[in-house]
Amino acid sequence: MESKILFSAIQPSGILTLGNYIGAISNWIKLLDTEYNCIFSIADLHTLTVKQDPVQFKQNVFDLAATYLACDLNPDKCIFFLQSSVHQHTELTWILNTITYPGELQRMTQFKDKSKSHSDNINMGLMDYPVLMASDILLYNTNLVPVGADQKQHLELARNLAERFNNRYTDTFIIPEPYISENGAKIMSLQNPDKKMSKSDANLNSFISLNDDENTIIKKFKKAVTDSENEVRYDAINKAGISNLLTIYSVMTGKTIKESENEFSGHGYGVFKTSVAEAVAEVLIPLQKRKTQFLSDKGYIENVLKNGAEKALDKAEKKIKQVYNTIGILYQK
Ligand code: ATP
Ligand code: LTN
Repeated sequence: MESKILFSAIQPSGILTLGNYIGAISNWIKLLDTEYNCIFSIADLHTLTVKQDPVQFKQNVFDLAATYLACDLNPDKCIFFLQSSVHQHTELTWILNTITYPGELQRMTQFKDKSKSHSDNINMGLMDYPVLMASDILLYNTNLVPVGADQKQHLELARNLAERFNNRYTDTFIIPEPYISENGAKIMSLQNPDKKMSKSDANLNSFISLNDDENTIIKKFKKAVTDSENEVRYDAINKAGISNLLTIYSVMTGKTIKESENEFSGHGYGVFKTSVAEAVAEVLIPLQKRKTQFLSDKGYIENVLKNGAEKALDKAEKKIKQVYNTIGILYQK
């Protein structure tokens, strides 16, 4: 029996936040030693949908690769590679574009949000972003895609395009399943718990960066917006701030929400916030040390990416060949 494939990616659009870590990477780590063959990509072509400074962009790619390595997504256990190194991603995007309707892209929440936040640069790539993402996924016969809740709509499109293609031609693509963890799929801003924690938020106190030192982490959690009660209890609607902190604490310590609530029953918010900060620092500080070590050897990172790309290319080439044959393109490579 063929083994199952897991695929996911993150954009190198800046230093990752705790939201990226909890919503995406912590699940990747959990799924690494399961029955899935894991493929993780650095979605650099997606990042270009927003203006990038070329020098900073390259640095962000190294940083993200070092983050993957520091999280022990090591190349012996999974394939990891740079999206732009495998040209079949953009080739398949073109093919899928021919079965995608503009309306379904214009409806995407992320397209609408980013069109507002980058109103000076509403480009075709921003709109086509989900089709490139569908190509990333479908190119590898992916069964499972672990992502945060904000990517659910994009995944739905990938499933629809796979079905549409299969119906128009013949069964070619596997319909991928999302893996969106119940706990931590949407970590909220520390300053506005009704908004997603995002690395592009102008308010630096609203997110924990994976590069924040211990003092900064403590300071940011101390400033986190909560409510006027003093009871550590999960209630995402009426106590969004505290519930967000409970989620973070629970994921970082491996305790359930109930266990975490019990641990802080009778304690004030001050004690609770300090404990959340310490739990986060306990994971992030060692991770930063490992990341710095990897970053000191860029040659090693380049080598890992090159080897990963070779493995990915091999799989991608087989798939694009199958797609071209199905469509009736005279494939001459
Ligand atoms: P940007 O702010 O540049 O748009 P982002 O911070 O939303 O980026 P992405 O690179 O788009 O991050 O997302 C990488 C992964 O992290 C995705 O699986 C996404 O769902 C997940 N993710 C992002 N933010 C959060 C969050 N606040 N909570 C949980 N998961 C998140
Ligand atoms: N769009 C995703 C990143 C991404 C992705 C993918 C995730 C690009 N290609 C394929 C899963 C599968 C985001 O998180 N912003």
